[in-house]
Amino acid sequence: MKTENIRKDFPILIRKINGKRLVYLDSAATSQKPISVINAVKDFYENHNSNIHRSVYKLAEEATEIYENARRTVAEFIGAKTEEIIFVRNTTEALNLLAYAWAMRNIQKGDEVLITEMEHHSNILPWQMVCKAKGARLVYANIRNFVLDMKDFKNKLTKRTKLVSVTHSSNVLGTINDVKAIGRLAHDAGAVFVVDGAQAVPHMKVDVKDIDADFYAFSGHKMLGPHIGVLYGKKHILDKMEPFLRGGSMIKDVTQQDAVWNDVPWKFEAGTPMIAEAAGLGEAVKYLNALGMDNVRKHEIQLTEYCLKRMKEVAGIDVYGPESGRGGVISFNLGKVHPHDVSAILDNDGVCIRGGHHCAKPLMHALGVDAVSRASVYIYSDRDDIDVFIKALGKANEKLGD
Ligand code: 7TS
Repeated sequence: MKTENIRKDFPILIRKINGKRLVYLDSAATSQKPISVINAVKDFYENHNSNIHRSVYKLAEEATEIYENARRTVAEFIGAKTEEIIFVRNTTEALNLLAYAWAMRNIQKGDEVLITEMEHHSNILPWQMVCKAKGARLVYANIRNFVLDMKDFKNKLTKRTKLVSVTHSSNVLGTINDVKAIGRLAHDAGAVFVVDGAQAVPHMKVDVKDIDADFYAFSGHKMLGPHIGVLYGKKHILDKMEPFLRGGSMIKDVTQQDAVWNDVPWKFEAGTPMIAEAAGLGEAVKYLNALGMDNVRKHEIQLTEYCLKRMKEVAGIDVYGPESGRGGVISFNLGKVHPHDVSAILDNDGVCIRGGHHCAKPLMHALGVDAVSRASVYIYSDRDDIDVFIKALGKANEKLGD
Protein backbone atom coordinates (compact mmCIF):
# COMPACT_ATOMS: atom_id res chain seq x y z
CA MET A 1 0.00 0.00 0.00
CA LYS A 2 1.69 3.20 -1.18
CA THR A 3 0.42 6.23 0.70
CA GLU A 4 1.75 8.68 -1.90
CA ASN A 5 -0.47 7.01 -4.53
CA ILE A 6 -3.47 6.89 -2.21
CA ARG A 7 -3.11 10.61 -1.43
CA LYS A 8 -3.53 11.44 -5.14
CA ASP A 9 -7.06 9.98 -5.00
CA PHE A 10 -8.17 12.53 -2.37
CA PRO A 11 -8.75 15.96 -3.96
CA ILE A 12 -9.05 17.77 -0.61
CA LEU A 13 -5.46 16.87 0.33
CA ILE A 14 -4.21 19.38 -2.26
CA ARG A 15 -5.72 22.20 -0.18
CA LYS A 16 -3.57 24.58 1.76
CA ILE A 17 -4.57 25.88 5.20
CA ASN A 18 -2.97 29.19 6.17
CA GLY A 19 -0.61 28.62 3.24
CA LYS A 20 0.51 25.26 4.71
CA ARG A 21 -0.01 21.65 3.64
CA LEU A 22 -3.30 20.29 5.03
CA VAL A 23 -2.46 17.82 7.79
CA TYR A 24 -5.79 16.12 8.41
CA LEU A 25 -5.62 14.20 11.67
CA ASP A 26 -9.33 14.05 12.46
CA SER A 27 -10.43 10.98 10.53
CA ALA A 28 -12.10 9.49 13.60
CA ALA A 29 -14.64 12.33 13.32
CA THR A 30 -15.10 11.84 9.59
CA SER A 31 -12.85 10.56 6.82
CA GLN A 32 -11.94 12.38 3.63
CA LYS A 33 -13.41 11.05 0.36
CA PRO A 34 -11.62 9.64 -2.68
CA ILE A 35 -12.55 10.89 -6.16
CA SER A 36 -14.30 7.58 -7.01
CA VAL A 37 -16.79 8.14 -4.18
CA ILE A 38 -17.33 11.79 -5.13
CA ASN A 39 -17.87 10.71 -8.75
CA ALA A 40 -20.36 8.00 -7.80
CA VAL A 41 -22.52 10.60 -6.03
CA LYS A 42 -22.15 13.02 -8.96
CA ASP A 43 -22.92 10.27 -11.49
CA PHE A 44 -26.10 9.37 -9.63
CA TYR A 45 -27.44 12.92 -9.80
CA GLU A 46 -26.21 13.55 -13.35
CA ASN A 47 -27.40 10.31 -14.91
CA HIS A 48 -29.76 8.24 -12.77
CA ASN A 49 -31.59 10.51 -10.32
CA SER A 50 -35.11 9.32 -9.51
CA ASN A 51 -36.89 7.74 -6.58
CA ILE A 52 -36.62 4.01 -5.94
CA HIS A 53 -38.81 0.96 -5.32
CA ARG A 54 -41.93 2.57 -6.71
CA SER A 55 -41.81 3.09 -10.47
CA VAL A 56 -41.21 0.83 -13.44
CA TYR A 57 -39.59 3.31 -15.80
CA LYS A 58 -35.96 2.81 -16.79
CA LEU A 59 -34.45 5.62 -14.70
CA ALA A 60 -36.15 4.42 -11.51
CA GLU A 61 -35.06 0.85 -12.21
CA GLU A 62 -31.46 2.05 -12.54
CA ALA A 63 -31.66 4.01 -9.29
CA THR A 64 -33.15 1.00 -7.48
CA GLU A 65 -30.41 -1.23 -8.84
CA ILE A 66 -27.67 1.18 -7.73
CA TYR A 67 -29.14 1.36 -4.22
CA GLU A 68 -29.64 -2.39 -3.84
CA ASN A 69 -26.21 -3.17 -5.33
CA ALA A 70 -24.68 -0.92 -2.66
CA ARG A 71 -26.51 -2.96 -0.02
CA ARG A 72 -25.06 -6.18 -1.50
CA THR A 73 -21.53 -4.70 -1.54
CA VAL A 74 -21.79 -3.58 2.09
CA ALA A 75 -23.22 -6.96 3.16
CA GLU A 76 -20.33 -8.87 1.55
CA PHE A 77 -17.83 -6.49 3.15
CA ILE A 78 -18.89 -7.46 6.68
CA GLY A 79 -19.92 -11.06 6.02
CA ALA A 80 -23.68 -10.44 6.30
CA LYS A 81 -26.64 -11.50 4.18
CA THR A 82 -27.92 -8.71 1.92
CA GLU A 83 -31.31 -8.50 3.67
CA GLU A 84 -29.58 -8.02 7.03
CA ILE A 85 -28.25 -4.58 6.01
CA ILE A 86 -30.41 -1.58 6.89
CA PHE A 87 -29.38 1.83 5.62
CA VAL A 88 -29.77 4.60 8.20
CA ARG A 89 -28.28 8.07 8.65
CA ASN A 90 -25.39 7.13 10.93
CA THR A 91 -24.35 4.97 13.91
CA THR A 92 -26.39 7.21 16.20
CA GLU A 93 -29.57 6.51 14.28
CA ALA A 94 -28.78 2.79 14.11
CA LEU A 95 -28.49 2.55 17.90
CA ASN A 96 -31.61 4.67 18.44
CA LEU A 97 -33.49 2.40 16.04
CA LEU A 98 -32.53 -0.53 18.28
CA ALA A 99 -33.50 1.35 21.42
CA TYR A 100 -36.98 2.18 20.12
CA ALA A 101 -37.75 -0.88 17.99
CA TRP A 102 -36.08 -3.60 20.08
CA ALA A 103 -35.25 -2.44 23.60
CA MET A 104 -38.44 -0.48 24.37
CA ARG A 105 -40.40 -3.66 23.59
CA ASN A 106 -38.12 -6.22 25.22
CA ILE A 107 -36.55 -4.57 28.28
CA GLN A 108 -38.67 -4.74 31.40
CA LYS A 109 -38.66 -3.43 34.95
CA GLY A 110 -35.74 -4.87 36.91
CA ASP A 111 -33.74 -5.79 33.79
CA GLU A 112 -30.23 -4.51 33.18
CA VAL A 113 -28.42 -3.12 30.16
CA LEU A 114 -24.65 -3.58 30.36
CA ILE A 115 -22.30 -1.19 28.55
CA THR A 116 -18.75 0.02 29.29
CA GLU A 117 -17.15 3.21 30.56
CA MET A 118 -15.54 3.83 27.17
CA GLU A 119 -18.75 4.30 25.16
CA HIS A 120 -19.59 7.21 22.86
CA HIS A 121 -22.77 9.08 23.90
CA SER A 122 -24.53 7.36 20.96
CA ASN A 123 -24.13 4.08 22.80
CA ILE A 124 -25.19 5.52 26.16
CA LEU A 125 -28.11 7.92 25.73
CA PRO A 126 -30.48 5.55 23.86
CA TRP A 127 -30.07 2.98 26.68
CA GLN A 128 -30.52 5.69 29.35
CA MET A 129 -33.83 6.52 27.70
CA VAL A 130 -34.94 2.86 27.66
CA CYS A 131 -33.85 2.21 31.24
CA LYS A 132 -35.60 5.31 32.57
CA ALA A 133 -38.82 4.49 30.69
CA LYS A 134 -38.85 0.85 31.77
CA GLY A 135 -37.48 0.97 35.31
CA ALA A 136 -34.41 -0.96 34.19
CA ARG A 137 -30.81 -0.30 35.24
CA LEU A 138 -27.93 0.89 33.04
CA VAL A 139 -24.73 -0.77 34.26
CA TYR A 140 -21.18 0.24 33.28
CA ALA A 141 -18.25 -2.19 33.15
CA ASN A 142 -15.08 -0.38 34.28
CA ILE A 143 -11.92 0.31 32.35
CA ARG A 144 -8.48 -0.32 33.83
CA ASN A 145 -5.24 0.92 32.28
CA PHE A 146 -7.30 2.09 29.27
CA VAL A 147 -8.74 -1.36 28.50
CA LEU A 148 -11.97 -3.05 29.49
CA ASP A 149 -11.67 -4.77 32.88
CA MET A 150 -13.00 -8.21 31.89
CA LYS A 151 -13.26 -9.32 35.51
CA ASP A 152 -15.53 -6.39 36.27
CA PHE A 153 -17.49 -7.05 33.06
CA LYS A 154 -18.06 -10.70 34.04
CA ASN A 155 -19.12 -9.68 37.55
CA LYS A 156 -21.68 -7.25 36.17
CA LEU A 157 -23.08 -9.68 33.60
CA THR A 158 -25.95 -11.41 35.40
CA LYS A 159 -29.27 -13.14 34.76
CA ARG A 160 -30.83 -9.68 34.84
CA THR A 161 -28.69 -8.49 31.89
CA LYS A 162 -30.93 -8.46 28.81
CA LEU A 163 -28.72 -6.42 26.52
CA VAL A 164 -24.96 -5.90 26.22
CA SER A 165 -23.77 -3.07 23.99
CA VAL A 166 -20.06 -2.45 23.54
CA THR A 167 -17.88 -0.39 21.25
CA HIS A 168 -15.61 -2.43 18.98
CA SER A 169 -12.96 0.29 19.11
CA SER A 170 -12.89 3.36 21.35
CA ASN A 171 -12.99 6.79 19.68
CA VAL A 172 -10.89 8.24 22.52
CA LEU A 173 -8.53 5.51 23.77
CA GLY A 174 -8.08 3.61 20.52
CA THR A 175 -8.64 0.43 22.55
CA ILE A 176 -9.90 -2.48 20.47
CA ASN A 177 -12.26 -4.70 22.44
CA ASP A 178 -12.37 -8.47 21.99
CA VAL A 179 -15.98 -8.35 20.86
CA LYS A 180 -16.02 -12.04 19.95
CA ALA A 181 -15.20 -13.04 23.52
CA ILE A 182 -17.58 -10.42 24.96
CA GLY A 183 -20.36 -11.65 22.66
CA ARG A 184 -19.87 -15.24 23.76
CA LEU A 185 -20.19 -14.20 27.42
CA ALA A 186 -23.25 -12.07 26.65
CA HIS A 187 -24.97 -14.92 24.81
CA ASP A 188 -24.11 -17.43 27.55
CA ALA A 189 -25.89 -15.08 29.95
CA GLY A 190 -28.90 -14.97 27.59
CA ALA A 191 -28.42 -11.32 26.57
CA VAL A 192 -28.73 -9.75 23.14
CA PHE A 193 -25.37 -8.47 21.91
CA VAL A 194 -24.94 -5.12 20.16
CA VAL A 195 -21.66 -3.73 18.80
CA ASP A 196 -20.91 -0.09 18.01
CA GLY A 197 -18.51 -0.52 15.11
CA ALA A 198 -18.16 3.15 14.11
CA GLN A 199 -14.39 3.14 14.75
CA ALA A 200 -13.76 -0.45 13.65
CA VAL A 201 -15.28 -1.14 10.22
CA PRO A 202 -13.22 1.64 8.53
CA HIS A 203 -9.97 0.23 9.88
CA MET A 204 -9.99 -3.57 10.06
CA LYS A 205 -11.60 -6.68 8.62
CA VAL A 206 -14.92 -7.13 10.39
CA ASP A 207 -16.99 -10.31 10.05
CA VAL A 208 -20.28 -9.96 11.89
CA LYS A 209 -20.97 -13.71 11.71
CA ASP A 210 -17.59 -14.56 13.19
CA ILE A 211 -18.18 -12.03 16.00
CA ASP A 212 -21.70 -13.44 16.30
CA ALA A 213 -23.13 -9.96 16.99
CA ASP A 214 -26.91 -9.78 17.03
CA PHE A 215 -26.67 -6.17 15.85
CA TYR A 216 -23.70 -4.18 14.56
CA ALA A 217 -23.83 -0.43 13.79
CA PHE A 218 -21.41 1.75 11.80
CA SER A 219 -21.11 5.01 9.84
CA GLY A 220 -20.28 5.24 6.13
CA HIS A 221 -18.82 8.73 6.49
CA LYS A 222 -15.94 7.43 8.64
CA MET A 223 -14.96 4.88 5.97
CA LEU A 224 -14.51 7.09 2.88
CA GLY A 225 -18.25 7.19 2.14
CA PRO A 226 -20.91 9.93 2.21
CA HIS A 227 -23.13 10.67 5.18
CA ILE A 228 -24.99 7.42 5.51
CA GLY A 229 -24.93 4.70 8.16
CA VAL A 230 -25.55 0.98 8.45
CA LEU A 231 -27.29 -1.28 10.92
CA TYR A 232 -26.64 -4.99 10.57
CA GLY A 233 -29.09 -7.28 12.35
CA LYS A 234 -29.60 -11.04 12.40
CA LYS A 235 -32.48 -11.78 10.07
CA HIS A 236 -34.51 -13.88 12.51
CA ILE A 237 -34.45 -11.05 15.08
CA LEU A 238 -35.23 -8.33 12.53
CA ASP A 239 -38.16 -10.40 11.24
CA LYS A 240 -39.76 -10.43 14.68
CA MET A 241 -39.23 -6.72 15.36
CA GLU A 242 -41.73 -3.94 14.88
CA PRO A 243 -40.59 -1.07 12.64
CA PHE A 244 -38.87 2.07 13.98
CA LEU A 245 -40.32 4.71 11.64
CA ARG A 246 -43.61 4.37 9.81
CA GLY A 247 -44.57 5.76 6.40
CA GLY A 248 -43.86 5.16 2.73
CA SER A 249 -41.99 2.14 1.35
CA MET A 250 -42.11 0.06 4.51
CA ILE A 251 -45.50 -1.61 4.02
CA LYS A 252 -47.08 -4.37 1.96
CA ASP A 253 -50.64 -3.24 2.59
CA VAL A 254 -52.49 -0.46 4.37
CA THR A 255 -56.16 -0.20 5.31
CA GLN A 256 -57.83 2.59 7.27
CA GLN A 257 -56.94 1.12 10.63
CA ASP A 258 -54.11 -1.27 9.93
CA ALA A 259 -51.01 -2.08 7.96
CA VAL A 260 -48.89 -5.08 6.98
CA TRP A 261 -45.16 -4.48 7.11
CA ASN A 262 -42.79 -5.00 4.21
CA ASP A 263 -40.06 -7.66 4.45
CA VAL A 264 -36.70 -6.81 6.00
CA PRO A 265 -34.68 -4.72 5.33
CA TRP A 266 -37.31 -2.40 3.79
CA LYS A 267 -39.51 -2.62 6.88
CA PHE A 268 -36.86 -0.44 8.56
CA GLU A 269 -36.33 2.03 5.71
CA ALA A 270 -39.41 4.27 5.82
CA GLY A 271 -39.57 7.13 3.32
CA THR A 272 -37.17 8.03 0.53
CA PRO A 273 -33.74 6.79 1.57
CA MET A 274 -30.27 8.25 0.93
CA ILE A 275 -29.85 6.86 -2.56
CA ALA A 276 -26.85 8.84 -3.84
CA GLU A 277 -25.14 8.35 -0.49
CA ALA A 278 -25.64 4.58 -0.76
CA ALA A 279 -24.08 4.67 -4.24
CA GLY A 280 -21.09 6.50 -2.74
CA LEU A 281 -20.79 4.02 0.11
CA GLY A 282 -20.72 1.13 -2.36
CA GLU A 283 -17.76 2.80 -4.08
CA ALA A 284 -16.06 3.44 -0.73
CA VAL A 285 -16.24 -0.26 0.09
CA LYS A 286 -14.82 -1.11 -3.35
CA TYR A 287 -11.93 1.29 -2.69
CA LEU A 288 -11.18 -0.34 0.68
CA ASN A 289 -11.49 -3.83 -0.82
CA ALA A 290 -8.98 -2.91 -3.54
CA LEU A 291 -6.49 -1.83 -0.86
CA GLY A 292 -7.26 -4.91 1.26
CA MET A 293 -8.37 -4.45 4.86
CA ASP A 294 -5.29 -6.25 6.17
CA ASN A 295 -3.14 -3.60 4.47
CA VAL A 296 -5.36 -0.82 5.82
CA ARG A 297 -4.86 -2.17 9.34
CA LYS A 298 -1.12 -2.68 8.83
CA HIS A 299 -0.67 0.93 7.74
CA GLU A 300 -2.62 2.12 10.78
CA ILE A 301 -0.51 0.04 13.17
CA GLN A 302 2.78 1.28 11.68
CA LEU A 303 1.77 4.94 11.64
CA THR A 304 0.28 4.81 15.15
CA GLU A 305 3.46 3.22 16.51
CA TYR A 306 5.51 5.94 14.82
CA CYS A 307 3.27 8.68 16.20
CA LEU A 308 3.31 7.27 19.76
CA LYS A 309 7.10 7.00 19.62
CA ARG A 310 7.52 10.59 18.42
CA MET A 311 5.06 11.93 20.99
CA LYS A 312 7.45 10.76 23.70
CA GLU A 313 9.75 13.61 22.50
CA VAL A 314 7.17 16.20 23.55
CA ALA A 315 7.73 17.49 27.07
CA GLY A 316 4.90 17.21 29.57
CA ILE A 317 2.59 15.14 27.38
CA ASP A 318 0.14 12.59 28.79
CA VAL A 319 -1.19 9.98 26.37
CA TYR A 320 -4.49 8.20 27.13
CA GLY A 321 -4.61 4.74 25.61
CA PRO A 322 -2.85 1.39 25.43
CA GLU A 323 0.57 1.02 23.76
CA SER A 324 -0.56 -1.79 21.46
CA GLY A 325 -3.68 -3.68 20.37
CA ARG A 326 -5.16 -0.34 19.46
CA GLY A 327 -6.57 1.72 16.60
CA GLY A 328 -5.21 4.94 15.16
CA VAL A 329 -6.79 7.45 17.53
CA ILE A 330 -4.34 9.03 19.93
CA SER A 331 -5.65 11.15 22.79
CA PHE A 332 -3.40 13.32 24.91
CA ASN A 333 -3.06 16.41 27.05
CA LEU A 334 -0.22 18.92 27.11
CA GLY A 335 0.06 19.61 30.82
CA LYS A 336 -2.84 21.78 31.95
CA VAL A 337 -3.31 23.52 28.57
CA HIS A 338 -6.91 23.30 27.38
CA PRO A 339 -7.32 21.08 24.29
CA HIS A 340 -9.18 23.88 22.46
CA ASP A 341 -6.07 26.08 22.79
CA VAL A 342 -3.91 23.23 21.47
CA SER A 343 -6.22 22.79 18.44
CA ALA A 344 -6.16 26.52 17.70
CA ILE A 345 -2.34 26.70 17.76
CA LEU A 346 -2.02 23.59 15.58
CA ASP A 347 -4.50 25.03 13.10
CA ASN A 348 -1.99 27.83 12.35
CA ASP A 349 0.25 25.11 10.94
CA GLY A 350 -2.53 23.48 8.91
CA VAL A 351 -2.93 20.64 11.43
CA CYS A 352 -6.53 19.52 12.07
CA ILE A 353 -7.05 17.71 15.37
CA ARG A 354 -10.02 17.64 17.69
CA GLY A 355 -10.15 18.73 21.31
CA GLY A 356 -12.96 18.29 23.81
CA HIS A 357 -14.91 15.51 25.49
CA HIS A 358 -15.36 13.59 22.21
CA CYS A 359 -18.95 12.71 23.11
CA ALA A 360 -17.65 10.43 25.84
CA LYS A 361 -18.26 12.35 29.06
CA PRO A 362 -18.52 9.28 31.35
CA LEU A 363 -15.12 8.20 29.97
CA MET A 364 -13.65 11.67 30.64
CA HIS A 365 -14.94 11.30 34.19
CA ALA A 366 -13.31 7.85 34.53
CA LEU A 367 -10.02 9.31 33.21
CA GLY A 368 -10.29 12.22 35.65
CA VAL A 369 -10.14 14.91 32.95
CA ASP A 370 -12.59 17.39 31.42
CA ALA A 371 -11.26 17.11 27.89
CA VAL A 372 -8.46 15.69 25.76
CA SER A 373 -6.83 16.50 22.43
CA ARG A 374 -7.03 13.77 19.82
CA ALA A 375 -5.15 13.01 16.60
CA SER A 376 -6.50 10.24 14.38
CA VAL A 377 -5.01 8.72 11.23
CA TYR A 378 -6.32 6.90 8.19
CA ILE A 379 -5.11 5.39 4.92
CA TYR A 380 -4.01 8.75 3.44
CA SER A 381 -2.08 9.84 6.56
CA ASP A 382 1.70 9.57 6.36
CA ARG A 383 4.88 10.17 8.35
CA ASP A 384 5.09 13.74 7.03
CA ASP A 385 1.72 14.41 8.70
CA ILE A 386 3.05 13.06 11.98
CA ASP A 387 6.29 15.05 11.70
CA VAL A 388 4.41 18.34 11.12
CA PHE A 389 2.07 17.45 14.01
CA ILE A 390 4.95 16.78 16.43
CA LYS A 391 6.70 20.01 15.44
CA ALA A 392 3.47 21.96 15.96
CA LEU A 393 3.01 20.34 19.38
CA GLY A 394 6.48 21.56 20.31
CA LYS A 395 5.48 25.10 19.30
CA ALA A 396 2.24 24.83 21.30
CA ASN A 397 4.28 23.77 24.30
CA GLU A 398 6.54 26.82 23.97
CA LYS A 399 3.61 29.20 23.55
CA LEU A 400 1.21 27.75 26.11
CA GLY A 401 3.32 25.78 28.55
CA ASP A 402 2.98 27.30 32.01
N1 7TS B 1 -19.74 5.48 18.14
C1 7TS B 1 -18.44 5.78 18.10
C2 7TS B 1 -17.44 4.84 18.72
C3 7TS B 1 -18.03 6.96 17.47
O1 7TS B 1 -16.73 7.25 17.41
C4 7TS B 1 -19.00 7.82 16.90
C5 7TS B 1 -18.64 9.14 16.28
C6 7TS B 1 -20.34 7.43 16.96
C7 7TS B 1 -20.68 6.27 17.60
C8 7TS B 1 -21.41 8.25 16.33
O2 7TS B 1 -21.27 8.25 14.95
P1 7TS B 1 -22.19 9.17 14.05
O3 7TS B 1 -21.77 8.87 12.65
O4 7TS B 1 -23.57 8.77 14.35
O5 7TS B 1 -21.91 10.58 14.44
N2 7TS B 1 -17.48 9.70 16.78
C9 7TS B 1 -17.03 10.94 16.55
C10 7TS B 1 -15.81 11.38 17.06
O6 7TS B 1 -15.07 10.69 17.73
N3 7TS B 1 -15.63 12.65 16.67
O7 7TS B 1 -16.67 13.05 15.95
C11 7TS B 1 -17.55 11.99 15.86
